[in-house]
Amino acid sequence: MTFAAPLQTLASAPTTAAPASPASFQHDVRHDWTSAEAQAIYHQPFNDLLFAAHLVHRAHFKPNAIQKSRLLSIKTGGCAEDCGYCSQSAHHASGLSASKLMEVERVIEEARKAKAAGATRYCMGAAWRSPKARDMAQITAMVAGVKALGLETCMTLGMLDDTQVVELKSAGLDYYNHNIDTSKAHYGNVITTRTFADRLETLARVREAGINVCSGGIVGLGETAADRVDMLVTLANLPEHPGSVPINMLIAIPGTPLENVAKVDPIDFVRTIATARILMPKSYVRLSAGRTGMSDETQALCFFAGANSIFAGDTLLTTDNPGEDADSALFAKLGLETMRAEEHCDQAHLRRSNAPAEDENMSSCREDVADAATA
Ligand code: SAM
Ligand code: DTB
Ligand code: SF4
Repeated sequence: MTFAAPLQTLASAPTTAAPASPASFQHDVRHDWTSAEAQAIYHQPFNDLLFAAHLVHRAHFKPNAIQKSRLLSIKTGGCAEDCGYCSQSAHHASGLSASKLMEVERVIEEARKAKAAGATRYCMGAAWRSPKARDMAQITAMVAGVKALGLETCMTLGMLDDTQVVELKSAGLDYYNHNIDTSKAHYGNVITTRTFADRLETLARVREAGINVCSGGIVGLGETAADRVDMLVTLANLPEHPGSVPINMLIAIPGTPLENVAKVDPIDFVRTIATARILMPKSYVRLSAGRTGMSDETQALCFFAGANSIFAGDTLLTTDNPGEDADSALFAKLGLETMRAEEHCDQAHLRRSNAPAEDENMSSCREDVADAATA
């Protein structure tokens, strides 16, 4: 077999192109994708798209290792924002009751259980437009406490200001999740209380503070395929690709404006995952909300297309997730393994373009993991 074609030839004109060498994918992180190029990638014949995405995936990641994150809602419901998909918005009658910010000790106890169940990253979510200054001491104590267990920390708290990103970074926050959700064009049809530009501003603050960005979106908000692709192009053309890209399938919540929106064909969902993998080759692509409604076959196709991270456990924030038993059975059937924390550190390191074989960040990441393992 000859391996000759560059990735872009393969990704956009695969029916005629020869397969590309994995070696030629090593430094193909681009930030100048055009909408037309990405649309061509998304719409090519399904087999060609899967083949191209899988080659990119194999060039950068262990193909059968999946990173597991756990989620905890540290402050549920009563949110001032009007996101049309969300059970937690005070604008919608979802029937969810609001609760206060959780105590730090309870959060750490939950994180300890998550670690015992195999999670390597703990993601704490709050139903806020943005955190208040008075909440920050409690929030940073949660970050420090969870990190001390040897877990990577992630938070999703809404919009952040310049002071808050520095406070979170100093507390040891590894990732901040802030989704752009959909395309710039479709955004105003789903959310009116903040803008697409507001989201990008928070992402810039997080990135500039040196916190890894986790940003993705939702499929099934009544968007077109073009919107889906434009959302991915926006993410891929950020100054740095997000370290994690969660792709959620809408969980239609009764009482929200999107409760009766048309369901998305699973094949189109898989196309979205594959396109994300090709556009952002070194990012973790997370098969996020909506797995309870997916067949094993759909999830298997997502993993083949380049998804290499999931949320594990029985619940997401306010909705159900498949749970450990179902995921263990799926992993056994597919021969998948849970990625270990130190592998995860190494791969995060390799994501950085032109990173030398070993550097200070990677060593300290490994030391954090080793310290926690012996604690
Ligand atoms: N309030 C913060 C914010 O909006 O950034 C953090 C929590 S919010 C629930 C995190 C993300 O979960 C949203 O940006 C959205 O992408 C996703 N999400 C929320 N409800 C969802 C649903 N019903 N189905 C799929 N994804 C959902
Ligand atoms: C993300 O993209 N998906 C997660 C996480 N980031 C915070 C949240 C999914 C929420 C699904 C609906 C719910 O459980 O309320
Ligand atoms: Fe609030 Fe976040 Fe839900 Fe929007 S997605 S309503 S900001 S909790």
